[in-house]
Amino acid sequence: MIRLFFLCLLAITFQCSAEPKIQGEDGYRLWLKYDLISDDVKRNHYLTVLGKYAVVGSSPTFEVVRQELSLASSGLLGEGQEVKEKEASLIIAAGDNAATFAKQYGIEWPKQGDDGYFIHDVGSQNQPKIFVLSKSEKGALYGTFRLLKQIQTDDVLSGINVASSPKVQLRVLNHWDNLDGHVERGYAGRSIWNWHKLPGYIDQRYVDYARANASIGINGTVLNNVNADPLMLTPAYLQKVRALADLFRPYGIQVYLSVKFSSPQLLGGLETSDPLEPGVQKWWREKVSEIYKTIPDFGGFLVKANSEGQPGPGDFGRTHAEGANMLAAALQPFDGIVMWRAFVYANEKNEERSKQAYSEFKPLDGQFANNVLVQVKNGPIDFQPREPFSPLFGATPETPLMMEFQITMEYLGFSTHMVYLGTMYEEVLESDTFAKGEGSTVAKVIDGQLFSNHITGMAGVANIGADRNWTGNIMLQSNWYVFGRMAWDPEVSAREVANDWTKMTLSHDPDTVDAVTTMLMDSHEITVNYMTPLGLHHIMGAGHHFGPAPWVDWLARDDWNSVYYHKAAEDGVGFDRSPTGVNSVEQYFPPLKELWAKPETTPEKYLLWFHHLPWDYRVSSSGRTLWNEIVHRYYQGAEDVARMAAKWNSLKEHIDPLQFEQVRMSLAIQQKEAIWWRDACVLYFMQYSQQPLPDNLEKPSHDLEYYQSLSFPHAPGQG
Ligand code: BDP
Repeated sequence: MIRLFFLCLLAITFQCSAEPKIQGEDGYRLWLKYDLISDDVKRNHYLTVLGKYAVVGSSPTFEVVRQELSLASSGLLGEGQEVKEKEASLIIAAGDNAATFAKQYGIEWPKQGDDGYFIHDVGSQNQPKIFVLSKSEKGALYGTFRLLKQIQTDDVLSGINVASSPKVQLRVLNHWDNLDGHVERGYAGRSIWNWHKLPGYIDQRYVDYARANASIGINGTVLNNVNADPLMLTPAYLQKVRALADLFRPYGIQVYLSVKFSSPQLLGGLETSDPLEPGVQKWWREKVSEIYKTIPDFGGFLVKANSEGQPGPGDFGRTHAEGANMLAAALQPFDGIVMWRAFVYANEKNEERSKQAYSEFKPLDGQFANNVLVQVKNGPIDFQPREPFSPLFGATPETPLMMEFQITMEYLGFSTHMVYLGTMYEEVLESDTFAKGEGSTVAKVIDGQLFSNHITGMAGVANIGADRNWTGNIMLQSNWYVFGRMAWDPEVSAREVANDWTKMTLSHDPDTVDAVTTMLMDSHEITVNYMTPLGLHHIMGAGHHFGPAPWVDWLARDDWNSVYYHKAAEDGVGFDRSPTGVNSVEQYFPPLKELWAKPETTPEKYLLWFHHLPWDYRVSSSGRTLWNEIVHRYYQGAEDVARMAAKWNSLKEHIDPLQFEQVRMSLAIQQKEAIWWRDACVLYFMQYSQQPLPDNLEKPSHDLEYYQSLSFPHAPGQG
């Protein structure tokens, strides 16, 4: 008996030790790793600066600066300490102190906004003396992170001369987190907010979340889902929100809440939530003043109204402006703001979905209160892998528009597809609206340059969850990172950001950095090719939005079905949004409305978005027929994923083993799923094109029925 017991024990022990366990970077530290710099020359160079620093002033924000410098210097250099100003080679100062230093050292400080910073070396080649100066403490914090980036990305410090100011005022994450911990469209585990344990228990994650955001300039967070639970506004939850607000304050981050428009009825027991009713206005005024008593620097509200079943002013015969202004009036005495979403479409309206937001909001231009921003999704439909920019950008000179990007991967393969969104954001921001002639880019609408807006903002639907690596896939951390960088500067280059992120997160080996940057830069176009090439859109699985399903035709509303969007038939494929069809091109400024009205002058990436074309239409860039071009793109996309996976595998020696393995596995899944998208879509469209696949192509391994039979009842993130 005893022998048997020992044999079992031995077997168990053996089994455990035989299990492969890869040690390494688990991704928790994001891009703030601060690993020891092994190169002596480099380390000594940085030591001449970061070895002796002085933070001039004491406040909660300066405490954060001190902590970060201590963490970074001990990590990167193995040493470093705060010293007296006179002995310091790095001095961080804000406000009057900063101005005094500037005067004393003859530093010519470029004109900039309060939260900008100026990093300047007044020392010599061998002994730099660097100042990080700002008007505000927040600016000094941003400047500190910027200086640390210089070290993390192997740039020299001596001679540094960097001035930067945020071009957009509100740089905000939108968490679609429910109070029960489920994250709508979240693919990185449960919500990071542990509402049950708040306000008493402060998870270290909240601190690291704040550090990460501050490091890229994010200064606001909407804690809860736009499909809002009114409970959020109850005193018990406000105490929980307060705990987070108190923690985030020193990091320069304000909290905001999503609110349900019918809260006066649901929480207050009122008979109506009509925004013009004095009783309703009073209810909101009192609620808002209760919030500000609890959280004096509360940011304001985000509202999804009269959209996908959410209540709104329309329920009472009132406009979006009347609804938004009522909330704005309650927030105004406290400097709070309203972010009112333009994501509206209704089945009852006799108008095509892509046109509805413009039709509803354009006539309201000029009617919104001063502290309202209208928050517009980047495309006219809904965060598709690719969309043209929303025609609202540029169309409302009197109304500040806030960009809403999706960072989470709802329509892009969840967390196993590696898709860097920097290029997608860049494509949208660089788009010319022509609102005030050539050069009226979306970026200039958003940062207020075009119409001199008094208030500007950019929002990103967060991809953050309680997974150890935060985003479900280390590579997707790059999307949180690039969102912050582009919110700070909508004109920054996606490539530059990808490069920085790669160095800070994955490797310092120059060839590896180049290879990964190239993968990131190519990844979105590749994904568009194997999912929705040439302007196809909204052909994913119903409900969960996972995988291909161009056959969906059974949902209650026309414009929820895939067949509504691709309109594949024997005569061709694509949605005619030109003047011969629903004419959504009319919502764009000239020359776009004329250019996009004709297939020959429509960019190929939007071809089937704006046009229904015969299968034998000649695609000008390649000379292929439309059918052959669609097939070509699906195959090219899938092949390119295989190429990316092979490239990644070749980098094994230069990447941390755990990071390497996790990404390798995800890419292998992506490769399989790209083939799945390709085969399912090609077989589906083939029924209508009635043309074969070119001979040289690998045939799908199943028939269409097989793909149509697949179901994913427990796909994550469902709404
Ligand atoms: C859709 C999502 C849904 C969101 C909605 C929104 O599928 O979960 O609630 O957007 O933005 O794309 O309100």
